Amino acid sequence: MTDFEWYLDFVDKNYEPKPTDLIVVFRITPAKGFSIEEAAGRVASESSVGTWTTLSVLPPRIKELMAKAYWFKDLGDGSWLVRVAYPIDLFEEGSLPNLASSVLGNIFGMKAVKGLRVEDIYLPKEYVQYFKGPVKGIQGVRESLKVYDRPVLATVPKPKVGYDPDEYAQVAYEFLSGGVDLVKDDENLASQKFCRFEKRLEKVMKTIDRVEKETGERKGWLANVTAPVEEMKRRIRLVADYGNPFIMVDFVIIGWSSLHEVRELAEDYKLAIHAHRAFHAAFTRNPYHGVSMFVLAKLARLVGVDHIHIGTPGVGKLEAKTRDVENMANLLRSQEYKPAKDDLFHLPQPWYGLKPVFPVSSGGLHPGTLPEVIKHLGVDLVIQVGGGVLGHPDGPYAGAKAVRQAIEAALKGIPLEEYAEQHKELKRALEKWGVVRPA
Ligand code: CAP
Ligand code: MG
Repeated sequence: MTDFEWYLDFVDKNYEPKPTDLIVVFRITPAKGFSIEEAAGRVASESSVGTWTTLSVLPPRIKELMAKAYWFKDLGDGSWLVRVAYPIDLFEEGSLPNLASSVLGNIFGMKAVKGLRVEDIYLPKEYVQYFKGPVKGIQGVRESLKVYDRPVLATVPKPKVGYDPDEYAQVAYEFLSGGVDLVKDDENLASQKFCRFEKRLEKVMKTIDRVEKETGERKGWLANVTAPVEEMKRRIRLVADYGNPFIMVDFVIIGWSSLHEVRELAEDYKLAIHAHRAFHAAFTRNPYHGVSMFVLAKLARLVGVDHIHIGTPGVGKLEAKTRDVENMANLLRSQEYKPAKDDLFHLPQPWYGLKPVFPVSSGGLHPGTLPEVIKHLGVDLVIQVGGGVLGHPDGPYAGAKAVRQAIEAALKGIPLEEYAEQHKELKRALEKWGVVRPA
């Protein structure tokens, strides 16, 4: 430290957080030559009111807005868990972009840290009260589909993109008729030349209408409206005009400001928001640097999505730790999230009445993996099976039936192989994939 620095003024190990403080749990790996206190002081300073040098003008009131690093835990691998308390007045009410600009902003680039990861953000009631949360929540989505006693099923008409609207609707007709509840656009399907949004909307809604009449089941379309903001708003209105109760956004790609906007429109049109998390792994995957998916899921519930992808419990094609996925499912569904006693990375989080959110498990799933998914994540879940339906040897209709049969077996506690003896579509799926865990 040099005499013009005041970073250690942002460290106070005797500080007792106020009930109104917002608290961030950071995983900090100090850079060479910096103590953890010097590194943490810089993080607390740069994310609240500080700068690199003492200032000739500093009204006393501003000292009230200083963040304080107050709790330190050495993890023994060069990194530390550090809790930083922020006076709530530091943040504009009801604006997630402002919170992100502070505690998810400059600090990741500071020379004083070799690694910096935001593991959790405790949101006090004084902050949460300015947000509305999900429009429909788990109960509202179940009412839209009339599906109450099992996971909700979605399928992406794979390959990810390329079908024209007629082909897309035909594939959707087959797996919706076979028992899938939702046809889901893939994250990179928007309004490309080969599948314009309006055309897909018209064809898919006609298909849903036909399947609902033929099966008596309610169906829906997770319509990916991800686009520049004004176009996104136009597409949301189009989906609402057709009476489809769902939209989908790649929420990390569109950003927090747009998500606020989408959520307002979803409330106006009584739509549920399916939040795909494409792009998250650019900064959630490294355990020493970036932001945890836990934080993204928490902030998405705060703003108000109804489904959000959280990964698979160790059985899918994308990297995820089972305990993390289970933690996120609890965070999304509970009224009061309580971390396990030995979990120092997360803080309790009451939700003050914000509706619960459907966790979505997806990525490399097929009938052989579904009992494991339900064992870890329960029934209040959206399960997306794309390749695992479209890749069934007897086609999408059989693929959908095989998924429903695997779910039935899991809920009845019957081993898949035994259930497959009386359910040929499941048998054929097991012949192709068994219980393989795709990588
Ligand atoms: C899955 C998926 C989803 C991933 C996203 C895909 O397809 O449609 O985008 O699940 O990952 O494009 O890979 P499959 P996550 O069912 O064919 O694997 O859910 O972890 O965010
Ligand atoms: Mg996808």
